Amino acid sequence: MQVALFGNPNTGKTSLFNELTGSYEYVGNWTGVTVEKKVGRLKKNLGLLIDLPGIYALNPLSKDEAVASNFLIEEEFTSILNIVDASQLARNLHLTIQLMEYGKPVLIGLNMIDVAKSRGMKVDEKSLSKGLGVPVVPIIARTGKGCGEISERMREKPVAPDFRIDYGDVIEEAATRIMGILPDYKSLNKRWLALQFLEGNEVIRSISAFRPLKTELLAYCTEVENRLREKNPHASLKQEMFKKRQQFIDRLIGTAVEQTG
Ligand code: GDP
Ligand code: K
Ligand code: MG
Repeated sequence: MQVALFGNPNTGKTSLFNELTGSYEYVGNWTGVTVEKKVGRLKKNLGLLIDLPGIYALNPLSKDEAVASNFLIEEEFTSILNIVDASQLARNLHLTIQLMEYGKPVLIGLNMIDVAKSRGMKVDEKSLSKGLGVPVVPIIARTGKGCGEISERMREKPVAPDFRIDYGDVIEEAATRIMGILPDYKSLNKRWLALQFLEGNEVIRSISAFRPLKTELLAYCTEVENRLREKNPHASLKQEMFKKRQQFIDRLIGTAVEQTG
């Protein structure tokens, strides 16, 4: 089993990595510590854990995001462990959604539950799990609390999420069309490829197998964007997709998080 560890910067990835592998990688309260991916051996001979740089999205605006996107299209692995900061759910779940669209099994480590609690937030992991369709395990990576359960859940047969956000008529039609045009590539999920292409992920747009189609597809993306602008002159594909994710996240947080005090 090879598990890829994804999460936003400074969410406790390295802390969790150390807990699950018994390593002593440097933990620091700043971003950008993990620049290249690191590999460790999971306890109890479960397999390998690959720690990737912290990112907010897959669309590569930075070197770290390009590392993550390249990993997703080039490397072999079994499942994704996504660490999510419970006190910053609204921001963190954008990456989660893109990882779930990828189509491989996802397990969520809901970290920083102590921080969320101290800010008066009650996060119901069962609602989160139900809304996303993947297991969610509350943890405190700094102390190791809940990390044993992460190991337990990793022993279960991983199940790929059946997850889909409705991006609205214009984008859905475009995604379907691009899925029909793109050739198979390393058995990657076509909808994920199409959505990333639409959103402007340069790593995906530059896949060499897509090169003969790139000009046509880019022209098509412009056409789709123009269609979005008929309703809103300032719309862009990237913004529109962000907005749809945000709406989904807001609804989910509405059911899963209770703010007290
Ligand atoms: P990374 O940047 O995602 O690799 O995160 P790190 O593991 O380096 O952790 C960032 C900071 O958050 C460090 O100061 C950790 O000690 C702290 N941290 C990690 N997990 C938790 C947690 O569950 N609760 C609290 N309060 N702090 C944590
Ligand atoms: K850090
Ligand atoms: Mg780190």
